[in-house]
Amino acid sequence: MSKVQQNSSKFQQVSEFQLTDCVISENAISAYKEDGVVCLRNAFSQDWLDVIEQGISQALTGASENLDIVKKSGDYGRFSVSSQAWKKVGPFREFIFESHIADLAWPFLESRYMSLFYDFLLIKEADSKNAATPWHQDHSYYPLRGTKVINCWVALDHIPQFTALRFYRGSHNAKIVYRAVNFEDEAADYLHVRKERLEPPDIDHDSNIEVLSTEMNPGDMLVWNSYIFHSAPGNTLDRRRAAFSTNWAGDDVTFDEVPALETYLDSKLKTGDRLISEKFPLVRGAIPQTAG
Ligand SMILES: O=C(O)CCC(=O)C(=O)O
Repeated sequence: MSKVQQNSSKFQQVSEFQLTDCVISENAISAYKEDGVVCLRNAFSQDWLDVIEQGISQALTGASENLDIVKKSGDYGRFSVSSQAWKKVGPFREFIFESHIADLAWPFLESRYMSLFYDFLLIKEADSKNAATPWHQDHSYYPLRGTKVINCWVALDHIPQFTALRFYRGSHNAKIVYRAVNFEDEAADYLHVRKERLEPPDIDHDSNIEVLSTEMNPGDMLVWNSYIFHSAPGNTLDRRRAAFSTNWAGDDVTFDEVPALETYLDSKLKTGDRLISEKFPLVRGAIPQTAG
């Protein structure tokens, strides 16, 4: 795996690594730990992207546990997100369990075991320019304790930098979970808001914050920690801008019985349980026999 040349832009570049033989280098792990995000170039071939495409229509027509389709006023196109569809959508299952995605995710968690948390499909249709994603931490939506949760986000289309994700470099390191943001109306409270948490910082107006971003090609994959703040603009392209992500949990993660979206809940789990169940299957490693 070799480090790819950085190019210039108004943002700093996400550290990027060219994948060879699906091996994750020490440099990639170090960059992930320091910055909270890395980009793995050419992580998936067109054949695997085709498998994901086969799953998309099923996910958007009822197979998803949590499907949200938003059309912002002034936009022609819609913004759809679908999650936890893998149980019903065969091609998503095939990608998750038969591709090398788990092998790529696993080294970043540095864990004795890893479970699948959920899959997430995200499509910003042509002209969904107002469907911006506000700054948020994925972890603020999760009924989880622990820090070893990663998002492996595979680009399905070319994503130029002006419509690409942005990351607040290193913001995962403070290990503070801020208040969840309402994606549809930032001024309103999120459905399961936890008021005891701090409001997110004003990232756009803090010139001391380093923001990372990168253009992506189909098959490139971002890996980020669930505590990192990230955001994205709407889609001003005249075509779709889509991604499919899988989210994985490691061995310091336990379930917390607090209100959350159905996607993240499992009624069979109690506070303090490991995040391993039929819904969140063990995919790598083994559960230790002794406590902890
Ligand atoms: O691509 C986007 O607009 C946002 C993606 C994101 O925040 C996520 O997948 O968690």
